Amino acid sequence: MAYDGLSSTTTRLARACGRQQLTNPITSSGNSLFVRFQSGPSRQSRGFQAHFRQVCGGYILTNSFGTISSPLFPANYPDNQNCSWIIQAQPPFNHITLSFTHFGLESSTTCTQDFLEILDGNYGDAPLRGRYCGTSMPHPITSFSNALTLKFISDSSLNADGFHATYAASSSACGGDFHMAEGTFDSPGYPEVYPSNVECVWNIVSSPGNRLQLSFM
Ligand SMILES: [Ca+2]
Repeated sequence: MAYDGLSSTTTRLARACGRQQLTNPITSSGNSLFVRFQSGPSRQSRGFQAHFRQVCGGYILTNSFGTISSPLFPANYPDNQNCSWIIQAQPPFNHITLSFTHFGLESSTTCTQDFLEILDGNYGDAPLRGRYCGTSMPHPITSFSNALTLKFISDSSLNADGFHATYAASSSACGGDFHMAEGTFDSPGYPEVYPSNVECVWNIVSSPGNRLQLSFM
């Protein structure tokens, strides 16, 4: 049996016996797995062989805020990465805001070498909010659904120092919470026309002993 964490009190991810084949890899949501093998008193068999490896990405359930970054950040990310993070808001919150503090990926005109995709939802073919590469910092994104999915791909050559972002759960499809020293935000849909009947609130908190300066561009 395999559990998602450090003990058998966490979510069970798989259970197998007999000649059952576990054909799909089991992936933890965090950085630990707990695996338990038990044999009975009667007939023995050949057992199993398993392999584990660290893979990037994760499933983050949050009613607060945190940070997310490319593998090895602030050092250069490795080649051939295929990472997927799902950040999902927990009640009472139902939206996620993602704000970048650093962005540096290999540049290509159509973002086909290394890129970051942000999807609005917690499933693989959720609506695409943006595909990013190079060094221009993406605008902050707030989900319309209760989750954002980040897909980070790097190819087999040329890399950079990657990205670092802050995420925060919020109760509005616009606005957001920023716990950072510097950032940008804009009205919903900017530079397109904003929708009618929306109210957005931004809460901005920097570290103690500092003031905040706000400039409208
Ligand atoms: Ca590359």
